Amino acid sequence: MGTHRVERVAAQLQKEISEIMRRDLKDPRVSMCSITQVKLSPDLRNATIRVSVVGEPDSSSWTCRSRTACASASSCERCFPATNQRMAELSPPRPEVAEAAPRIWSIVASATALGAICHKDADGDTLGSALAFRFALQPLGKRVSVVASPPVPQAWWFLPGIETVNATSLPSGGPLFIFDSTGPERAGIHADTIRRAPVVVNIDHHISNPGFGSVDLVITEAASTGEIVFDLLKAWKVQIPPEAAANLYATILSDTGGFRHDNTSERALRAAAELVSLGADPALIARGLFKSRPASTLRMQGRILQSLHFECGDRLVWGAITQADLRDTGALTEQADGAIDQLNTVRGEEIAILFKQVSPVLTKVSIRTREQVDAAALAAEFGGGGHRRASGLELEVPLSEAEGRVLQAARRVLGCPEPA
Ligand SMILES: [Mn+2]
Repeated sequence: MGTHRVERVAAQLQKEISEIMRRDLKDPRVSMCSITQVKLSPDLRNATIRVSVVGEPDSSSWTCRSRTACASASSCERCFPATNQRMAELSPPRPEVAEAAPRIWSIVASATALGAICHKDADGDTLGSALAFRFALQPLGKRVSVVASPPVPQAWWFLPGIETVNATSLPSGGPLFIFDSTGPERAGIHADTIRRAPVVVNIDHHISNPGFGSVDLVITEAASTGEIVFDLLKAWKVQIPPEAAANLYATILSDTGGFRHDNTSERALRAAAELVSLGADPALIARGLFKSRPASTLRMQGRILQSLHFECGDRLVWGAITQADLRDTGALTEQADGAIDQLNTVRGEEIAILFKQVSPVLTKVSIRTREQVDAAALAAEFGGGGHRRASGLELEVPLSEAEGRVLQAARRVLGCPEPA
């Protein structure tokens, strides 16, 4: 059965059921209920229908009972009020987040329009955090504009709600939330807006975050910024729709490298499990994250792997991608982002470095480390930042000069000699 047919039938089903709800369910409370997703099995025999209900738990569960009755051909799964009941089963938020939550809520409560800003070279954590924030607050009547310095890498286009990124501009004078960003400059084209804004809420988990907001919620033990957002939503006791859960799950899956990095904590795994219970689909998100790479990405990674350098008994592994490589393979610079994780698979490696030639005078550098080496400290030598195990930096110099400088520092950290 073609996917187009499945999509067409799903769209038709959504239309029909919405119609029935409007026509046959006269209770005014039903107007608060909307169908957010219809997912059909390929053979069209089963449908999963997601419903978003805004209102008190009482009216919501009433609405859901009616919904189940009206959609005779389908099962009403994961009706939204269930999250209310499930809320009690969720583990409590971190005490630090619970403590900061009322102050941050007062900022949300006093505004109808808010800005949610992602860092430039947007990744799954910054986008997922901002989108989840939007999905959770929208039913409460808050307009949340999610913005990210373009381009938003295609790798993240599978996130629910991604089409709303940059669809609306930031509210002037409204409070700005910034996610997963070590400083205003990380916001790219929105950096000055943040510097001038009267109220900035800085939510992040980077060890190098100096605290630049009017309110700073920086929890370095969190596996992802999304994990902090999840805690915040729990502390606020707001309902977490499936779309928000999916985005938050994606932040944890991506920032732990698929539950492989050493930030994969008990808390992160529990949060991931709870997000699945709230409607995140792990297989679907894993497919978007790990099984949707364009062929050009593999061709480009082939180029990188072909010209890898192994130094110091494989303790230092590094490679580079040039503009010529990108042209030849048809890949974009952003597609090189995942390649560093390939370099970080060598036995005995302690530092992996990938150099990306962005232009003749701009080079981006990604660093991954193991053992004693602190990736954030290494990047900080060049004005960059990040985590103990993963960091990045930019140098406004040609590729060869960036290689020379950063490799020299890496060899020094490892106590390795300069190659002859
Ligand atoms: Mn992050």
